[in-house]
Amino acid sequence: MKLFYSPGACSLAVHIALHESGKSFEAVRVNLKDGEQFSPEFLKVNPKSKVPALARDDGSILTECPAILFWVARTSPEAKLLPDDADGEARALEWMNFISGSIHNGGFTRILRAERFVGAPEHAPAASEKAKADTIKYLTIAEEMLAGRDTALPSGHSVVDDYLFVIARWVPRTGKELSDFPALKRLHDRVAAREATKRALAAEGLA
Ligand SMILES: N[C@@H](CCC(=O)N[C@@H](CS)C(=O)NCC(=O)O)C(=O)O
Repeated sequence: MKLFYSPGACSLAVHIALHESGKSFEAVRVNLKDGEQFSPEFLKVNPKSKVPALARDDGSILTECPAILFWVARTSPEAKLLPDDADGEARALEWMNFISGSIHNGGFTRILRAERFVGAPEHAPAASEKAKADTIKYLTIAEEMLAGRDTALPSGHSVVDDYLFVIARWVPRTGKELSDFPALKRLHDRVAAREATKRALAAEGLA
């Protein structure tokens, strides 16, 4: 199995979850800064030009963070990376959809890649500033959803926490500090202390 990743990108969540699961895999770096995601070779892996992508042992490729995290958790039940009752599973999907759709793509992506969302390049700086305000709003909602816990789900650690850990690392891009979101910071510090997280960070050169 091969994980296509970029250091510190959302693919880090999958990288951590794969280590948590105990599955064997190879991590393949994609150089986003140099535009490798648009190369003909990578387009064959993921026509969406995004990491993460997971090339599985049967030859099929799975994309989209929430889907990959869900698959990793469900195919490694012994690692207990997701609750197995319907309500717990629904809450996990609720979190992951909010992280992917709003916090990440509706927030941080608009901050970092504002030029993709405007008609004229000169509008990009203002669009990026507006995106910072929106992202802070989404992070405030996430902080409220945590309700003081250091886990996304009341049942305990899950792949959702690996996803939130990556988001927590990005908070300074909004102009805020992680300490402005105390529950998210505690979640970050707890996930950072896990062996799987240390291994993924080291493999990505981020330790
Ligand atoms: N909806 C996708 C988004 C993935 C995504 O935006 N990945 C970023 C890195 S965090 C990426 O590959 N960006 C490259 C680009 O947009 O050119 C998911 O949830 O997996």
